[in-house]
Amino acid sequence: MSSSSRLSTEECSARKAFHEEIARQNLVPLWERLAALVTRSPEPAARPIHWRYSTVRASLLNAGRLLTVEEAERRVLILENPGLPGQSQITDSLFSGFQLLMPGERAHAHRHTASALRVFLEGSGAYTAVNGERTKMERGDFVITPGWTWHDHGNDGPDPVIWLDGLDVPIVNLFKTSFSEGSAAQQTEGPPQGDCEARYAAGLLPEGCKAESLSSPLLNYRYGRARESLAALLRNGPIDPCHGVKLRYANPLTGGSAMSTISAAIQLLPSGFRTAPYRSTDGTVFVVIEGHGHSDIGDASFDWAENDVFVAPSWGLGRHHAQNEAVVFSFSDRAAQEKLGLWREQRDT
Ligand code: 1HN
Repeated sequence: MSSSSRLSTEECSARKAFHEEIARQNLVPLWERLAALVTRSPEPAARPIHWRYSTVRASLLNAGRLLTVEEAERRVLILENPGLPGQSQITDSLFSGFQLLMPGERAHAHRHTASALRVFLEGSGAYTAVNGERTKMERGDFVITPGWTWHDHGNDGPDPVIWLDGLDVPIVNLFKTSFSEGSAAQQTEGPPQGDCEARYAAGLLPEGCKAESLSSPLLNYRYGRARESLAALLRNGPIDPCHGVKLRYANPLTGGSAMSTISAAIQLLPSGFRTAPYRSTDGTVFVVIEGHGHSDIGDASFDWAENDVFVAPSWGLGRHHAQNEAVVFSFSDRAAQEKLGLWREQRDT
């Protein structure tokens, strides 16, 4: 800047001519772009933001009155971060939305290269089928649909069912690797309901089994089991100052994340607990399963309650205060970042 202010008129016009000449060759000077390209620390476009379940739920039920699931294909309200308008993204790398199925409705089978997770929130009698295997979804269950697996959903219960979807669509689209295909119906053939839980959910593995894909063979991580572990670890300690009691969802064959791009975790914050400041490079979506409390994320503050969703963008400093005993599910692109050697965290800043 200071050098250009000392330029003579001739030098200025020579530089201007140079810019015009290289622009015609699709060339741009790095020295004008470097600071924006290589920031000193993450500069996410996503902003800290909070959705209250009670208001989203009312809109979702309105969508249920206004259009059928056949019309919608998936009746989902996208949680669009206001820092990323028009981009169908909740963070700089992830999609999320609330999905509704009315009693008796079916969402037809399809598959895509994007991986998906569901956190089941409300209703009974709902199932997801993944490559033909059905799993019944109950409140707080974490259900995975790994990339390129066929999946369909249904509600056989008497009430509307609602869950939260999380997908790595923005990552798949960054790499231009999106493929998808649909079929008209439900999947009818596959292992019996609950088969993968019998094989992989009990700390046992079928003799001779090997990890054959990048995703967990366990499709449903039950809330009941996770909740029991959280309660025992609260009694046994120690409690992490930044996270309370926090457990991550693991592929039982590898110990790695349940899916290759998305990590998920569940944490318990004891009643009255205030977490120490923490930040990490993975923009994170939090879903409140139990309790209510308050979070400060960057310069934003949220009062949250059951089923609310809030976002901590990459490197946003977060602190949480549980007003009663709270259980919070979270997911992020940490699994992808770790594989690429990019993930960082900072505790107690
Ligand atoms: C999808 O396939 C589902 O299968 C939900 O339930 C949300 C958002 C973007 C792209 C595909 C589903 C989705 C999605």
